Amino acid sequence: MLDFDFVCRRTEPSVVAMIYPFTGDHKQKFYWGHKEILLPVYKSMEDAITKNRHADVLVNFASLRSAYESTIEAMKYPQIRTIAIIAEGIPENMTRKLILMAEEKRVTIIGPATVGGIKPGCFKIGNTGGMMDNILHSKLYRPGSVAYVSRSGGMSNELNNIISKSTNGVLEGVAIGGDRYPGTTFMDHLLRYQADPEVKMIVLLGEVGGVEEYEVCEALQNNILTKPLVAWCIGTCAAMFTSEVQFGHAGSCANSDRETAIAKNKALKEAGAHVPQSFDTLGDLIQEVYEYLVQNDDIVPAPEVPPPTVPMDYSWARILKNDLGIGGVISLLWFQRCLPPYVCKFFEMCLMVTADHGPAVSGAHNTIVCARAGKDLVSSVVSGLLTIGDRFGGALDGAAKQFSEAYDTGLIPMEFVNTMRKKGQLIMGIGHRVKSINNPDMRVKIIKDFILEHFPSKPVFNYALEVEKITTSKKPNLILNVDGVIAVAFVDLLRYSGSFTREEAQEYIEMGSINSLFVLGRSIGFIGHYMDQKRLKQGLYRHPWDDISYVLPEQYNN
Ligand code: Q5B
Repeated sequence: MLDFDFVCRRTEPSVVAMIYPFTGDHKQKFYWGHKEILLPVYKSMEDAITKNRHADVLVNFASLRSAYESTIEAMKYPQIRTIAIIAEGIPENMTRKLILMAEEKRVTIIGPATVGGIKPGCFKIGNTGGMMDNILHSKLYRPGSVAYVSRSGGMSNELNNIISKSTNGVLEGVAIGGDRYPGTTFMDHLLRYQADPEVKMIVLLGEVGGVEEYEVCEALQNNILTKPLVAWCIGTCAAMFTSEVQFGHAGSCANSDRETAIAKNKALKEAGAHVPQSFDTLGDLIQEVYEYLVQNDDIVPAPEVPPPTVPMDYSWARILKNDLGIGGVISLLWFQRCLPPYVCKFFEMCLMVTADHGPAVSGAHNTIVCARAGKDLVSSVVSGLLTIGDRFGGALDGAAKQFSEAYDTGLIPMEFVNTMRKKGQLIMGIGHRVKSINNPDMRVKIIKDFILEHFPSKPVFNYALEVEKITTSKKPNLILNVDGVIAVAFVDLLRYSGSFTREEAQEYIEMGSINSLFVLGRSIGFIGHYMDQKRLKQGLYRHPWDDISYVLPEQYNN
């Protein structure tokens, strides 16, 4: 919606606030053309409405289960004049109650089963009109002279396309929805179009089922609708079936001859509408009527002005332009934001150093055994990934929690080590089977050097180094291992890179997201081991007995 607003040259976004009842009040960041803006998100509808007194339209994206209640709630506020409901499957009795209440309160309801409507240069409801490429293709960024109303949201997009090709474009379009009882009717919109001097011609796309089109016929015959109207009812193919056909919409089934598309097309033609031979020639007929109006000077096409450029996806453009690589991709896909270059570089470095640590570690071993048992790539890699846990490669989450908690509660490093020992708990991120202060892990050194050089603030990392001094003084292999160093740096970047709030940082620590870098990095290595085994045509693996601790129950020992 915001991209659409921007490309229409609106000076301000049409969306002033959002309501999301499941979290507290907060702000969410969006792109507004080339800038970033914050939109408020309110937990309660009352706050959203009372704090935004000029908002008079509510686009209700609630599910079919909650759309009824939230629409009723919205109707309590007289400032809301229009409610577009985007929910398919609301029970018909509830829809009818909503319609009744809306009539009493003089609120316009669009939907419920619709994608909504669009007014180029002004406003679009939700995802009407599709993505930006479609908006540009159908020139929906500036007003034309043709207004349309259809039942189907999908077909309204087709109308945008047809109208943009055959005329100077759409002035306004509404899809009233496929329900048997839509919130607004064809006539509601046709009367608005009739009254709007900017509307020079009207397109109506009806469909099989219902008798609403006959009201249009009456309005044509009684000169209530006088503007040129091109009309077509889809679903004429229903006549080719031997039994009655229920099309995709709840309302699109003819319950009598009068409700068939063929009968309604005939009636519309007789009433004075321009009705094509078939849907295929709808565009040609629209063009014919349009050209007649241009010849008559009823429509004077305006010169085309190209729309302002909206980056199709600004974040991706930035990632590619600044060459932020796979680290940039991670920042967008995992954290939904552009993180600073040093963070992207850090991610990449972690992926590189964790990619492999030889064939003997648990995960690589499993992948190899699996590949040699004749399994495929995915099974073999998954079998390796499933070994990732506290002891092997999956200690990052635990380390992030333990070190950050200890640091936050003000425990000095010695107290932390002693407390953990008293509790009989291992410190996650400390210790290694083969690496030690005498045989340092070069991966850890590379990461430490990077953190020291590039991280603006690193208190949890510094704290972990102090802990390492104590643990290695007890046993030389109790180093801050590769899991540990990545984990504490991760906490520091979440907290101090300036890209996350403190609450967001804590949420990432608690949700178990920190193991991600090891999981992704080591997947690269496991794929390598799988290929290695296949290239070497290795046969079925059998583990040497002498390396297995296996004690048979006593009765089998003789
Ligand atoms: N002790 C890693 O154990 C290992 C202690 C400790 C306090 C500790 C162990 C551990 C925490 C989990 C962790 C990630 C199992 C490791 C990785 C990726 C990898 C792997 C690769 C790759 C090693 C001997 C004595 C005992 C213990 C004490 C040990 N750890 N005390 N905190 N954390 N760490 N995992 O050598 O008095 O003798 O009874 O679980 O961070 O997985 O390359 O192989 O890239 O693939 O078998 O680098 O440290 O030692 O368990 O026999 O313990 O040290 O209480 O004391 P070990 P253990 P005591 S990185």
